[in-house]
Amino acid sequence: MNDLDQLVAAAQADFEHAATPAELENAKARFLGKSGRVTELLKGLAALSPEDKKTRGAEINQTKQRIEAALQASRDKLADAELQAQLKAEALDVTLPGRQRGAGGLHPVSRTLERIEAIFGSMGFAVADGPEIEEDWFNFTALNTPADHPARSMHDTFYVDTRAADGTGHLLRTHTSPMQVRHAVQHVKAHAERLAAGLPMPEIRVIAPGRTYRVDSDATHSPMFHQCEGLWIGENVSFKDLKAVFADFFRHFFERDDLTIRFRPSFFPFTEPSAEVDIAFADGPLKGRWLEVAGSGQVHPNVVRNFGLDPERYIGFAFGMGPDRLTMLRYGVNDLRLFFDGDLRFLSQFQ
Ligand code: 2U9
Repeated sequence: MNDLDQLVAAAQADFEHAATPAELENAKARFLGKSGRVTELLKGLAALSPEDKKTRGAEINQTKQRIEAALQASRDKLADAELQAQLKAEALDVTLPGRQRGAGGLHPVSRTLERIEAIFGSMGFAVADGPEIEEDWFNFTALNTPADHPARSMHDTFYVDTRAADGTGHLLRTHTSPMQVRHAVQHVKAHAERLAAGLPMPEIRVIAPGRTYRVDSDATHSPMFHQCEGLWIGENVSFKDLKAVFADFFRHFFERDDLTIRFRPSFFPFTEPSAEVDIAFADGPLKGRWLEVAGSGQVHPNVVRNFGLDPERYIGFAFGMGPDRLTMLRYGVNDLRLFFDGDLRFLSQFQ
């Protein structure tokens, strides 16, 4: 091996030792830089004869080309290693399972509302719908709730505008009864010809589930809460029918036969007489405790008259219950606010 071959071998060894591009560039400078070993050899040509200069010059140029080729090979090797390291660091595991879209579900109170609608539906009740921002007349006046009634005060009701005194103001409905008033008024209009001819009108049998609003907030009251009210009006509808409807409903709703119902006298402006409805289970964690689950009564003659019907001929009952409370009883939840905080850790337990 002559001196030039040795120089190529030395350069090759140095280049291969370089672990980083910076080290490689330093090694390059030692051979090909301004005062590198190849440059020094070229400078040495000056002292040779023209003949020797030619042969030695060609040999040195060849050497330089071999060193440059070795340099390029090492650069390629380092670049490749860098690429491999980067690919490894940024590797994607294509076998990982994809992110699933979270499966949604019904809110527990919505499940209760669906159950209520299905059970009353099976007893021939229609489901009414109506606005949450309601007119004073449908919410209060039509329901025999006079202008000086405490429920109409600003402390109890959220008003949207305050022209309540003349009966044309708007408010967030405080119960779902106005939907039944709308339903009943429509029903009477639809059968106006029969009524005018003194013919019997098909019965009104309807429930009104939905959101309601009152100025109230603690562990058992939320400013927004749900109600489901019911109305059954005909020529021969009595408290006996009301009791049968309740017995059927609560047995189905709680999926229990060991259930007793009792009525306690009460007062509501829109019913007379009125009664609170309590139920008790013969077994289970709530055994023997009377639970207040609904209010009810015979629809007040003034309310029947507001539908455009003759209270001497048409009579019936109405009731109201709280689906939020029914949901709490069914699932054993003791704080109403949990339903409306939007915490998925709580809500997803009902799916
Ligand atoms: C019309 C006429 C009368 C609905 C009725 C109650 C008794 C009642 C409460 C129970 C718990 C509401 O959810 S709650 O806070 N309701 O006690 N509601 S009678 O009476 C009506 C409804 C519509 C046209």
